[in-house]
Amino acid sequence: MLEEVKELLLEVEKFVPKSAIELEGFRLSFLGKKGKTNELFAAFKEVPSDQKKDFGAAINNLKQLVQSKIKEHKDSFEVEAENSEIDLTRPVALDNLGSRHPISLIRNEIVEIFTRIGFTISEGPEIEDDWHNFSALNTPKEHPARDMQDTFFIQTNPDILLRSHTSTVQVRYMNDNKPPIRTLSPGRVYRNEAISARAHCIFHQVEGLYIDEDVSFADLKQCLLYFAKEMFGEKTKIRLRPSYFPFTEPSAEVDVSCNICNSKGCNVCKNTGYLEILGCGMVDPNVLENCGIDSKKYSGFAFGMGIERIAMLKYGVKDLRLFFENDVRFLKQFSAL
Ligand code: 2NM
Repeated sequence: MLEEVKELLLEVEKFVPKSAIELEGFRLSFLGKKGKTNELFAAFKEVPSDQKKDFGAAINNLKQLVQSKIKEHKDSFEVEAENSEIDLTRPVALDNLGSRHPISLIRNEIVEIFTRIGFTISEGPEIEDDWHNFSALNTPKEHPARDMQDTFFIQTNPDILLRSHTSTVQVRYMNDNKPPIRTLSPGRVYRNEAISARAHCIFHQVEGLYIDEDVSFADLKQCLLYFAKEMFGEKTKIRLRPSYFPFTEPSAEVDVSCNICNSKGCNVCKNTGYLEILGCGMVDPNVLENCGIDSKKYSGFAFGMGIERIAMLKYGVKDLRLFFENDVRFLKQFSAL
């Protein structure tokens, strides 16, 4: 019995707690209700009377040693806890914030430019139906212009598709709102294209729509000139070339003067002095009527651009795939805001 107490004494002497929790475990195992000291005191009854004195002294010795050990270490843990306490109200450090995606940066810039002249933002679903993506936009079934873009359809229901342009949002907007309308629809669109340096099956668009009484092609030109100057610099010129879209008549493609070579011709503009940035036109009266707008009273213009294309021109990015790969070595070159 006495040997057992001596072993425990040695154990206590050697004990060095690593944490407050470990120390509490130590306290319970010796001084707790079912702890070792209580066990020894219970065994004390059975000890022959001539050994009681030595045994009693040994248990008391053990108990005192345990208590002083606890006292010694408890203080050190309390001090440590005070020093290492985490202040959850402290403001976070602002380093390593990451950066905004270049597509978001350009989208935000485009949105800001148009909201300054009274456009509001509208959004809609990416999974659409035939009506909003095609039929309402003067592109009925069997219309050859449906082949201009390869659309992703749902196999079991060809009426449901992934929108191939954000004009779908503007169809919805015209249905829900009366003119005057000035709305801008940024968003993700889908086309079944082979992925290359210049094309991807997912990309981002901004489409604009302006409808009121007496809106003319001159209004469209001034609006786009304003945009080009804000986006590419005060000296920027624009050039319109006739084009075709089923939802606009007349339609045009818009180029901006190449500010890399001052329109003198370089490898970026392929010696033309101009870079194509968007498509536009006067909204076809059929589209207005399909969306519940009186085409005798109202006219309007619309335009659409690819955000990736604008970003490539502004940042000099040569391969569109970089925008989708999320390689941090590429992404961290853009600003945080
Ligand atoms: C383009 C080019 C020309 C366009 C048309 C419409 C709507 F809904 F009003 F009919 N929204 N966007 C449009 C017109 C888009 O993108 C190259």
